Amino acid sequence: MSDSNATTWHILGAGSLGSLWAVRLARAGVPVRLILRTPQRLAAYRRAGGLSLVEQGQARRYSLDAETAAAPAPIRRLLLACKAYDAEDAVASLAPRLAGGAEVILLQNGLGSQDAVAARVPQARCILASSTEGAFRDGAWRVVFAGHGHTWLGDPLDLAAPAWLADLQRAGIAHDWSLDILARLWRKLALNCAINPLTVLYDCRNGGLLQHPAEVATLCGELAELLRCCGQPDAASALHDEVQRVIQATAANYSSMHQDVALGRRTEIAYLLGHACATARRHRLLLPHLEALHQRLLRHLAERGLPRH
Ligand code: NAD
Ligand code: KPL
Repeated sequence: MSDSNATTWHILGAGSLGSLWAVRLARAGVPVRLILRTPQRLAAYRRAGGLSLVEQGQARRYSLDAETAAAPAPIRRLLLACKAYDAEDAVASLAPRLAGGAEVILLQNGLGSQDAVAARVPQARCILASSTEGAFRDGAWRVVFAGHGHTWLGDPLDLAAPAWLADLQRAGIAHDWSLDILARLWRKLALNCAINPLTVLYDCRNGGLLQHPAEVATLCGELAELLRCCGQPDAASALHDEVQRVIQATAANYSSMHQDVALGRRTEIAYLLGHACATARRHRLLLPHLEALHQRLLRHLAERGLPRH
């Protein structure tokens, strides 16, 4: 049962993470409304009878309320659960509905999309998130909860933790309020830049990078230089050690970027390696190996007909 006085969580994007959050919040009695892309998608969702979440091999269907961006009701709390490249347009479509003082929680990986979103909705408080949870879609309106993880949330402009973290607690969403969320996002970006592009170019699992130790080490050196240059010394500290640990621990997995390319899906390159290289150029910092990696990856994507941004 949901508490009728509680603030509704509007969740844009019934994809992997959006569905995972929506189902867990709704199960905990928190009011949730999905925002779907078009009236056709809304009709298809209603025909399907809701969202299915697969946990430990068992699928269960949840009939959550849903609407499109064109619905009239004001939005006080929005979870933006789309890809980084869709975030700015998605929030722009909801800007007229966002009440003054509304909160927007941004689940996007990488960096760059968060600033673009914040500029579109100056009336709202934007809360940044970085998550190690894993989920994927294995059918229409069906999401598999693949890996338990943790989500860090924070607001670089206001360090006060919001009271609604209690909703996440009730929903069993493992989280912490971070006083330095930008450091977390930069660190994750650096890990992704050191691992994901090489797995695409060598067409290998993460463990395949154990065959390329010098290349990984050189990239980590340049990424650490970049992090220090943009005021993130904590995110730079022992980066190479952590990259090696992640490669070992996830040796059997394909990186998310490898999976995207293998499935012919658009990648988030512009918010990962693209953002790193653009930031280096802005600081007039020469990072030749990172730049060469970016150019190789852009060529690789273009050859496969995938967007370069
Ligand atoms: P996804 O592609 O599974 O889901 C995104 C959904 O957003 C799609 O259903 C898409 O149709 C929808 N969408 C896009 N624009 C929309 C709009 N204007 N209106 C309504 N719906 C819209 O993506 P995901 O895997 O959930 O990833 C979301 C973000 O979370 C990404 O930045 C990703 O890197 C990050 N992330 C994902 C995982 C994971 O395991 N899936 C883990 C950590 C971080
Ligand atoms: O986050 C990752 C990804 O695949 O996107 C890891 C496993 C850390 C590899 O960079």
